[in-house]
This record gives sequence, C-alpha cells and structure tokens, in this order.
Amino acid sequence: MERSLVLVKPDGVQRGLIGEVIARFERRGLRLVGAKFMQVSLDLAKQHYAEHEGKPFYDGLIAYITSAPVMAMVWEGPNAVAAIRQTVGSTKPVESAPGTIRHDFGLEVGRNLIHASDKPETGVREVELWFKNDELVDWTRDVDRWVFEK
Ligand code: DAT
Ligand code: MG
Repeated sequence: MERSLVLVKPDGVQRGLIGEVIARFERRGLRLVGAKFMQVSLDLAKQHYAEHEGKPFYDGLIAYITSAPVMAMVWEGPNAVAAIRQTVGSTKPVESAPGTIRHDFGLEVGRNLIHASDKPETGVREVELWFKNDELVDWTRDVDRWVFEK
C-alpha cells in the first residue's frame, strides 16, 4: 500500500489545526499508520530538506520547520501520495485550489501549514527518515473493503 509522510508544520500546530488535518485525511478514506508529536532537530530538518539546500528560501525553511513542534504522521492507501497532495494543495497557498488545506488556511508559501511526500519513492524515503519500523502499525479496518476496491 502506498504511503506518504505528512507533517502538520509548526504554524499548523500553533493554530490548532492538527485535528482538522487528521479529519480531512480520515474522511478521504486514508489509513493512519503512525503518528508522533515532536520537536524537529536541526539534523533531521537538514536531511528532510536536503534537495532545497542552496536555494534562497532554504535558511528560512529550516528555521520554520525547527521553530516549534510538528505533528508527524504516515498515511496510506491506494494512490495515497497523489490523493494527499491533492487534499494539501499547491506549494503556494494563493495558487492552491479552494477546498484544499493550504488554500483554506494559508496565505504565504513560508507558512503553508503542511508537508506531504511528492512521489511514491519520496514517501518511502521520508517515512524511513522520520519513523522507526516499530513506530508504524500494520492494521486493517472493517471499513477498508468499502473504501479500497482491492
Ligand atoms: P512542497 O512543500 O509543496 O512539496 P517544495 O518541496 O517545492 O514544496 O518546497 C518545500 C518547502 O519549501 C515548501 O513547502 C515551502 C518552501 N518553498 C518552496 N518554494 C519556495 C519559494 N519559492 N519561496 C519560499 N519558500 C518556498
Ligand atoms: Mg516537497
């Protein structure tokens, strides 16, 4: 089953939006596999955002993600990565479609509330980076057969 890392970033946590984000993914039919509320270390932030090193916004991005606790989660489902990115919205909140999380709660790219893996391979790498195996739960729901076709 495809998996995505999801982070409710420090602004989302501070603004009391953890429940809102979880509710949206639950309602979508995705299955929660792991969750932890944590302060992000500088080392983890740098590994997570390694692809952006050297870009003009990099220092601000590292400062933002380490500024206060985040809610880190793993969600799974068929096409979970695409489904979650769709619910999250575009990187820039003002370019996000109405109804998406970044549109409905955000204005600025540097306060865009949430992170989600951008490709299935990224999902695998990011889940490995953020979670130990014994922090992830393999489980089924009685409702799965009404949400997942196979
Ligand atoms: P996403 O978070 O949608 O996957 P990304 O991986 O391109 O976007 O960038 C990671 C984060 O970096 C993004 O959530 C916010 C910040 N960022 C990206 N592009 C930016 C820009 N042009 N100006 C400022 N911050 C930016
Ligand atoms: Mg990204």
